[in-house]
Amino acid sequence: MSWFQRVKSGLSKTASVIAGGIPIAGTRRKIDDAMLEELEESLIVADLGVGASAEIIADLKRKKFSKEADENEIKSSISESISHILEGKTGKLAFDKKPHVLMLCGVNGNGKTTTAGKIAHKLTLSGKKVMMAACDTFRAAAYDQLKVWAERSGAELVYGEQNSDPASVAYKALELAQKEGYDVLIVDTAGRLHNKKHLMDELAKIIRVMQKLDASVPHDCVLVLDATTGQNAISQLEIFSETTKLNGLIITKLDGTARGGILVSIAQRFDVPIVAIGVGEGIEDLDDFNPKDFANALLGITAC
Ligand SMILES: Nc1nc2c(ncn2[C@@H]2O[C@H](COP(=O)(O)OP(=O)(O)OP(=O)(O)O)[C@@H](O)[C@H]2O)c(=O)[nH]1
Ligand SMILES: [Mg+2]
Repeated sequence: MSWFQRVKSGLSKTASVIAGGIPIAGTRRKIDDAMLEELEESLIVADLGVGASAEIIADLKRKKFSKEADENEIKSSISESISHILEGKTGKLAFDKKPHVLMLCGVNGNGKTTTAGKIAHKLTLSGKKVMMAACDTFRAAAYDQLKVWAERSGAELVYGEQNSDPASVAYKALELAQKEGYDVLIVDTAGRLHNKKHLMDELAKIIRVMQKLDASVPHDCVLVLDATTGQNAISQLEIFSETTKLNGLIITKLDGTARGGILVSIAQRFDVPIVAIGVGEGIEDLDDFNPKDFANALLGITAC
């Protein structure tokens, strides 16, 4: 299955929620206020958020279809509006420093460790020498989980004793990565600590300590968000961006959710670029974020 097909099949539940707001069965229909209202509700239910939904509806109104439109015309129009919102909110991780330090943060269960493994796999496949640092020293199973991903992806793993200082693990890893000529260091952090302040302080300390070795790190600090949490992802993004300089977002679990529109809501409200999306638990289920493909997948349109 191609990447687009995987994204499309992952988003099929969200697509059917949106399609439910386009009540046309085969024939053409006038785009009237009742229909626009129904569509706007469906967009909100699919978690596109009030702002993005209003923009999409305004675009449809402006387009003034020649009296009546069919389902495909409406879907293409919505897809264009969504692409428009998403464009300019996409980015790509460059991995152009050596060692290039990528730090993954986010609340527990969002998919940081899985994403670290998927990224490591892509990088080792492309011939890069990759190290991962297990900076979640708080949760006993965290190390075992990252170890499995390190083995699968062929990456080196640096870890510490349980409850040891995560910043010291990051320091040790970066020192070794520099000494042994690694191309990339992926820092996997904890998602749950005693409270929000502890978590933010810990991230800041990891960064501060690594900067003693290289003032330019982390080259990328990426927040991992879980699409199934819907609007909750927005408040997580607000909280993390208050204390951490984020330069990318990865949205996971876009497979099987009816709330895939959250990505559009995020793009409409924030300027942090989306650098990848996750559509499954497998090692290949992460790739670049393509606005046009994503918009088409959300509408269940097969890309040409
Ligand atoms: N369906 C689906 N599941 C995913 C995806 N990404 C991660 N998961 C699953 O989500 C669960 C949590 O993922 P983890 O990678 O452990 O999340 P984490 O952010 O590291 O969690 P903590 O270490 O507890 O903070 C696991 O069961 C993963 O397999 C995805 O894109 N799609
Ligand atoms: Mg984890």
